[in-house]
Amino acid sequence: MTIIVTGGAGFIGSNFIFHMMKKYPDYRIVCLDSLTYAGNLSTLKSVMDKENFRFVKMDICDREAVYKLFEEEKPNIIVNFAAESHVDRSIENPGIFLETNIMGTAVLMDACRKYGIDRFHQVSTDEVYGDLPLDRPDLLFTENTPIHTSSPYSSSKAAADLLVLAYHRTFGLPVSISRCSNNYGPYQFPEKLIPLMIANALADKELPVYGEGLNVRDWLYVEDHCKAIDLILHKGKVGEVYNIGGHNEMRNIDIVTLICDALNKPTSLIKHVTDRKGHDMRYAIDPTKIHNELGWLPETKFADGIKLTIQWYLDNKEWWETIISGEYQNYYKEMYENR
Ligand code: NAD
Ligand code: TDX
Repeated sequence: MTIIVTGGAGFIGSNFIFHMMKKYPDYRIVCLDSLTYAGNLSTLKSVMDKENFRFVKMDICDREAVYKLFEEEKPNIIVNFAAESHVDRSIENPGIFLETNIMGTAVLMDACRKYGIDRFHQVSTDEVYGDLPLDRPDLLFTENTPIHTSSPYSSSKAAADLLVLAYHRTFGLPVSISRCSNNYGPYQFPEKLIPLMIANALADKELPVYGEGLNVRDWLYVEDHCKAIDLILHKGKVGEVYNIGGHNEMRNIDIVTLICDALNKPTSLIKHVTDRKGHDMRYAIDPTKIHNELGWLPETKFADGIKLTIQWYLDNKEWWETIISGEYQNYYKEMYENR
């Protein structure tokens, strides 16, 4: 069994590689990643020298290179994590999101058609459903909720999802799609809410909460997401979409307050800043389908997962301090100075 994991030097892809290599030591894992600002080779150092692992620096949009890799590796399964994944960056520069998230997905699926494949799995997001109102806690996203996107990021992910389903219907490509809620855990790039707040709080810097901080996200520990994808690959039905989420809705302001408390930092560090354009109010996943069909349930409670995550950032300062000391400084200035 050979699996190509695209975007495996990023947050969720790397955690997925660790999960798969531990659980299936006889599988060959090939990580394809172009190492954008969000990809970090040092994340993969614990698996780099393993015989059944190969890292290839490659852009999923590079058709010729992707075809060559398929010819060489003859993969059974592709799991596509590679994406531009940050909503704020998509508001600043939508173009690269369209290229990577839509065109890159098309190139990978064309390779699958050309060389044959058992499964192409697309890692998608709950953001394709748009958002839910705060005053209707009874409403949740199901797999039948209409696609209704807000940001260039979510629109590009939705376009990719439609293309994946079209390749299934038109060409019979054996695909599956998972749409997961917000992940947190080790190796998340510090531009996303939880690691950014941990890093800033540790440096006694301001904690920039967009607007009033009342927006709600449905948080899932990354390992639970990886286990769900593993299940879908092995037991999920071809042509199906599976929502993944753990009924763990929290307001941004409560997350940031909790991080302050855990690190023994004052909440006076919190600074309410100008809101994100088009900011989605609330995401909430109904995971009934994956639970009923595949028996998946989240295993890590938020109270435990956030402790593990904070401890990981405390124990692995070198990993994220290297990131935030480089180009990230310019990004941070552009995004947050005078906001
Ligand atoms: P990330 O930004 O941490 O990692 C993305 C990885 O993709 C990086 O290693 C980057 O180098 C690589 N990449 C980007 N463009 C590429 C290209 N053109 N060719 C090859 N590699 C490329 O993202 P993440 O948070 O790990 O998200 C992974 C996937 O999961 C994405 O598809 C995202 O839409 C989806 N997702 C994320 C979350 C979340 O909470 N983070 C939730 C649901 C779904
Ligand atoms: O500095 C900040 N202040 C703040 O208030 C940042 C970075 C974020 N926020 C808010 C915006 C969101 O309401 O926190 C919430 C979470 O923000 P992000 O971490 O940027 O995540 P989000 O926009 O919800 O998208 C994430 O979940 C779905 C991932 O980045 C996507 O890839 C995934 O598809």
